[in-house]
Amino acid sequence: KITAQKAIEVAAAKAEASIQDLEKSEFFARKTNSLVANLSAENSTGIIAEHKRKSPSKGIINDQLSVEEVTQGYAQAGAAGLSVLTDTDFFGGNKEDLQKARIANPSTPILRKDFMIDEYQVYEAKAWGADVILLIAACLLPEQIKTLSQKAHELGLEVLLEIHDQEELDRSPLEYVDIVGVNNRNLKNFAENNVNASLILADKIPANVIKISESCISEPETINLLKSAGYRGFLIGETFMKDASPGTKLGEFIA
Ligand code: IGP
Repeated sequence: KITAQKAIEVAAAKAEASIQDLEKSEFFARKTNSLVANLSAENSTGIIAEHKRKSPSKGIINDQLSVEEVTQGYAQAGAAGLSVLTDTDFFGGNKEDLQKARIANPSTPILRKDFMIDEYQVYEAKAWGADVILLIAACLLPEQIKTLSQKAHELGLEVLLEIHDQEELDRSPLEYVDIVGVNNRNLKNFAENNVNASLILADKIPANVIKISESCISEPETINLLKSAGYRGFLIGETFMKDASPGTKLGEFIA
């Protein structure tokens, strides 16, 4: 029996590309770029620069510049990697942003920044030109972290696992991921603006894991502080995006 709800679900399913369609897409067969390799390089700036038009806490940050301008500016200024939001509801991003960033920056690692809960989104990430996916421990069970990571690796993508606190660190299967990121901004303290979470967790993350610090980085000096705590990557969005020239701003963060 076909109910209205069922009809809506069927129509929605048809509107989405099938996994087979995604596998046929232009970017699917490409060889991906390694963020791990870039972060591990001796002379790496470690900066992962984010394209972010708006955020739930700040509203519009910058909607004046094209994705190409922003991401190429970042890459030319020395970004080790790029992060492109594809979430529309909260961050005003979309798949075209990722595709455009990919075309404009063929050899720079790009993170698909979104809320990933399903394998289908991992296929999308590959098909849209990403090199790295984000998994947020707060949204996922350990088993999902494992299976989504395995799927990402099967498709040649790297995995950044985001944690906020000790509890999330303790229950995460770190052996399946490539990079661990401590998000300094958690959902409970949007107002807080420091990197304490990273400093607290630095020694708790096993030394063999590549660790990065995410969010709330607004001063070049903070990078040195985080480096001394063992962080090799620094994910920065707002501080760069709110400048009229995000790439120029990034330049101020390179020693
Ligand atoms: C960048 P900031 O404070 O520099 O703009 O933060 C990035 O860390 C932040 O956008 C982010 C995010 C996320 C966004 C971290 N984790 C998960 C969406 C979903």
